[in-house]
Amino acid sequence: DAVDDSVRALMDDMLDTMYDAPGIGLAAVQIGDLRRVVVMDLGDGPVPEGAAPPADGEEVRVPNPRFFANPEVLWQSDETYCYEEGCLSIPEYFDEVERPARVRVAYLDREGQRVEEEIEGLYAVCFQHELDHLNGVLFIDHLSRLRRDRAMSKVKKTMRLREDA
Ligand code: GNR
Ligand code: NI
Repeated sequence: DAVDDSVRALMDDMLDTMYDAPGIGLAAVQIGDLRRVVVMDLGDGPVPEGAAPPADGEEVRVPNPRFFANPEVLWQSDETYCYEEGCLSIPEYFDEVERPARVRVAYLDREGQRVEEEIEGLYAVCFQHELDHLNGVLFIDHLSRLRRDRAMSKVKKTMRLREDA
């Protein structure tokens, strides 16, 4: 219900873990904390003042960390959007997931301010993916039985290979 220093410390720890992975989002449960906290960085933050212009062909990724406590979906569009998702908790498996294209969301930011906004695109995909984690749902739970079973076999194989290494 509130963002205190302990929640902010968790957010900072999660951000480190996410950048280290690397990933574009992380839910607290993925590092074993059951509080309803999410961090995300989809890039394209404000360009720092005095930054050098990018060289030709060079990719600029300006960090844009975002913090969410108690995220909720207030409304979702009937229109859907398909995106090839991956998850740090499901190594080396990617598949197309269909979700509402736009969602109206609410959360507390890093300062504990309540924010309400309508979002779309990758931001909406990631928000829904992370909120699912808080509710014990993984992206493979949105797939058909056949594809979920295929995902699980692949993940088990990856885990076996990692144990052998
Ligand atoms: O790093 C991640 N990439 C990603 C790509 C498509 C849809 C969702 C994600 S989130 C994922 C990190 C993760 O597992 N967060 O829970
Ligand atoms: Ni995930």
